[in-house]
Amino acid sequence: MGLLLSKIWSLFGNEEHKLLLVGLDNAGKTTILYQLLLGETVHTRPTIGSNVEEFVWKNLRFVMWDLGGQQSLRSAWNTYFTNSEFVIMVVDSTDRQRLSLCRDELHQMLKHEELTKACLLVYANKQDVKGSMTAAEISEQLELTSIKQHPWHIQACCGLTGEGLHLGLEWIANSTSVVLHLLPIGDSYIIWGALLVTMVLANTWGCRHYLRSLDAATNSAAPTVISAGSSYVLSGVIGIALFEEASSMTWWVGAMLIVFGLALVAQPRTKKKEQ
Ligand SMILES: Nc1nc2c(ncn2[C@@H]2O[C@H](COP(=O)(O)OP(=O)(O)OP(=O)(O)O)[C@@H](O)[C@H]2O)c(=O)[nH]1
Ligand SMILES: [Mg+2]
Repeated sequence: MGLLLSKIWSLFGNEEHKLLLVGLDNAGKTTILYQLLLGETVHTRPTIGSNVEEFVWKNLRFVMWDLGGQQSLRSAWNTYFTNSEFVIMVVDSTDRQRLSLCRDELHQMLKHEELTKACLLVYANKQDVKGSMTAAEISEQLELTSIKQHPWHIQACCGLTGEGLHLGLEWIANSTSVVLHLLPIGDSYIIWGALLVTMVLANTWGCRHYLRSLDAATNSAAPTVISAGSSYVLSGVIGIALFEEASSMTWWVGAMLIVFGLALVAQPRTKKKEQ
């Protein structure tokens, strides 16, 4: 129930997703933060402590913490871990020498108990520099395939131009629903189903006396069916708008079943034999 309520709450855009931008100094974290926020390149200085910014993307509200990556600051990263849903590790793809350090920091960090449910996105940054390592190379060096407890994804990008950054966010957006949808069918279906049932009940049971008299007058269940059908169409439109479900197979199967059911109900009634 709490999950359901939190999902409903999230539909109104109030749920925040906490993201942590980590990585060694000079990796490009602050550049990426402001590229995502402003869509432009800003002049940065080494971050002492952290920067935090909030932005909305595809109806999702992100609070992004950009943590300073200098060695003396890394030991303080764990003070930011609470309630973090996503860790974004920014890697300088030109910095071959420190990639093993990067790997150690990453694996050490993911062991922390407050990050057990976190998803990991790795940005292979500075792809504009000639000779930079590819995402595949970095993935191998960071031993990402050995990470079994956390969903992870690596994305090649360029913080200066913004190229690739939104593809990473896309993965995050898809992962938020994985985090929230604990049931196989996803709780959006439960909310949607509840909405549909409520609307159909309100439209049919709530207006039953009126609809029955209309049914009797037309000698069919058409008025009731039209009433229930309009509820379905309306809840369908809401479902499409909120959950973008029209693209899923389940939605169309559900729609066909309901239309089929309604068509059966709408059969003309045969009068009972008079005794
Ligand atoms: N060529 C290139 N340079 C980049 C890119 N992204 C960031 N930089 C440069 O890398 C340098 C460091 O960037 P920052 O964003 O300050 O790095 P940081 O990870 O925040 O560093 P700390 O705050 O010290 O942890 C800056 O000179 C950026 O202009 C990129 O995609 N390509
Ligand atoms: Mg910085």
